[in-house]
Amino acid sequence: MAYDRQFAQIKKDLETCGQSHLLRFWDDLDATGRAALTEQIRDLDLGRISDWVERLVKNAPQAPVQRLDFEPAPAYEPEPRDDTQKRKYFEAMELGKKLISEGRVAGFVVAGGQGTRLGFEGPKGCFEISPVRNKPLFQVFAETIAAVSRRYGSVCPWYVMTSPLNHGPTVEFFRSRDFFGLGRENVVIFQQGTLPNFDFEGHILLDDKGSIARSPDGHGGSIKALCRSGALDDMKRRGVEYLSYWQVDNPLVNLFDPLFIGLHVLDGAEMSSKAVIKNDPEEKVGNFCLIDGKVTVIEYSDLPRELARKRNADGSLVFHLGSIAIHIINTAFVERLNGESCSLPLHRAIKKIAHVDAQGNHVEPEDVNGVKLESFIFDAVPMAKHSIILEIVRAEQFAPTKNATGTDSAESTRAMMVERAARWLERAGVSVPRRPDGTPGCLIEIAPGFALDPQELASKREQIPPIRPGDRVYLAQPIADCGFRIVDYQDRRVP
Ligand code: UD2
Repeated sequence: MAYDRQFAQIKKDLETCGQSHLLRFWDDLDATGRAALTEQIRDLDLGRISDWVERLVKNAPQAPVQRLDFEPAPAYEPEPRDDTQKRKYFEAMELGKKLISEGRVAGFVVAGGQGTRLGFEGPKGCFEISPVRNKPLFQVFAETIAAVSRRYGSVCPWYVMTSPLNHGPTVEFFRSRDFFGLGRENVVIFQQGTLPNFDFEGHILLDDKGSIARSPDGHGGSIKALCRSGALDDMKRRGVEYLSYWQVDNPLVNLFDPLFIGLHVLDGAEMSSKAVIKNDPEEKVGNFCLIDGKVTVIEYSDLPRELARKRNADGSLVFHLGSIAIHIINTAFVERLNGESCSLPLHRAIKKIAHVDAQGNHVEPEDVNGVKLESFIFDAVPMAKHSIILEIVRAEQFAPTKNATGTDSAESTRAMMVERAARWLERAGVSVPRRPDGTPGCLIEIAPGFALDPQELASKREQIPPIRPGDRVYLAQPIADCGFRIVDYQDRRVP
């Protein structure tokens, strides 16, 4: 009886928002199927559906960026400009080191995406990227975290956000490698939420008779997921106050950058970002702008072309700072956004969406047939009371693997990893063979456990063998010296 009342209520709620077709196959479902569908419908934010349909599904927003009266955002440069700034960078560096050593900073990677463009089956973090040992992205990060923890004598916990698309395989990957020796308790893997998929008329699609077609709610979903999953409570228990946020596709990322953390804290910021100078006006990165005095990121696809191409008198781009999705986020800010029920805006993406039609037939569309909605983490930046930007040198910290070939591909990422290693070695006085075009004539990989930066590499100068053309060089700390159980997990998989 109670169940009938519940069903009647759900039916009524669905009718109110024009989605009663979701119960079209109710009579075909058994008790388990009905319960599962009921649960999924309850999970939908029914109160908001009609608004989304009108604003984002049936009608594409005319111009995502409504106003044009914004300016480029200011940033700290990679090197201090004068003596005053030199002192500030030094103070920031010391503060950052102290915060890391006190365990107040945690790593946070968003890894819930599908990696469709790369054409890799499975979680993108499992993609083998390192140039000599073919270490997967997750392993590169794990070894970096181990090396940072060793350097600062603290435990740096690592939070990994997955989605229903890849949660199981991600957990299995970490488990089968014994969490890379970081300790199961120090790697927290949790799932982001989902949002329903719509057809162009605004009907939520079913991907089976008793199952709603849904997609991950975007990396912006991390704000809610951190709270809902209990990750935020875990951070509180550990005394973590700052999240070092990065994307799963960038193996060059400087995971725990004391300068960035220190500048963020000294300036009293709630969420801060790293930036690179854009390669070209329409490079596929967000643009840092100042709107009503607030740092705001406008995605490349939303920045009007004339603004993207606008140049200063010296020829440089006016909007020259690109967002590379590396942030410091205060846990208190995440808590505040959740407490105030702040929702990040939703963005629409037109996609091919597999579904069942009104007759119950499975359809794999050949052309786009609907809309997926997602939120972006960088939309939280203007919600911060204060936010800083640190410009970094691209070649040192940003080499994303997004595409199967060409720009931002595995090939370009590996080339940048080798080039950075060669530069660090040359700076340490090691001669690196180079081809006539200047690229390294050998493959080099520096394990994070061997050196996290050029200074550490230089301190190990005498351990580095001569490098000859065509060599494959892998510099790693002998496992016994490491203080951690594992440096290179490649050959030591847990059964
Ligand atoms: C992102 C930024 C772009 C620039 C670039 C740098 C957006 C919209 N654009 O572009 O401005 O900073 O990165 O590389 O973000 N992810 C999830 N859950 C999701 C969707 C994505 O965890 O629901 C993760 C995904 O696993 C990856 C990251 O977010 O680690 C970025 O996703 P992407 O590859 O789709 O972003 P992209 O290349 O469009």
